[in-house]
Amino acid sequence: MISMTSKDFLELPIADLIISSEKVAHVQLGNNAEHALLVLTKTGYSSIPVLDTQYCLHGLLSMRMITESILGLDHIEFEKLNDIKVDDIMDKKVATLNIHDKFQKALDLVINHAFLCVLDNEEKFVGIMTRRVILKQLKKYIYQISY
Ligand code: 2BA
Repeated sequence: MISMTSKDFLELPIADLIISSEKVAHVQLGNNAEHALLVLTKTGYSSIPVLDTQYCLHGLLSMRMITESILGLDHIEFEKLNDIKVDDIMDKKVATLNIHDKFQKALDLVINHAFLCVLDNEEKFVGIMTRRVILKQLKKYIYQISY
């Protein structure tokens, strides 16, 4: 086996490690909170991207954001779900990578984010890079230099 230096490892392109957009559960801008709640519940993911019809990334949506938006003073106001738009409750600050970025940038960002949204040069959403995939790569590299 050809062993890799840590510099080679950190400079690996991320493109091959991405979960492509068609496999990523997402909600669309304009969807209501009830629909988003269904998607989050059915997929089991705690947070997913918010995209528009052109696959431009606008934010991230989590179960907590939905719950907070319907929290009344003494009860949860489920009847509000239909009227709340994901646009108004999503987090617009999203950690992103460019498809041409190297592994090191992903490693730096994934410390604070469970997944990173990946954009192409036209700023279109092309997929995500998850903490799981990054840790698997790191494990492979550590085993390779250890034995
Ligand atoms: P979480 O939903 O909090 O998931 C945390 C970890 O639990 C995931 O880590 C994965 O190992 C496992 N997990 C959760 N739901 C799963 C499912 N339906 N099928 C298989 N494994 C599941 P990662 O794989 O590193 O993902 C990190 C985060 O990336 C997830 O956090 C989720 O917010 C997002 N994510 C991952 N794959 C996604 C996809 N296909 N579509 C949308 N979001 C995704």
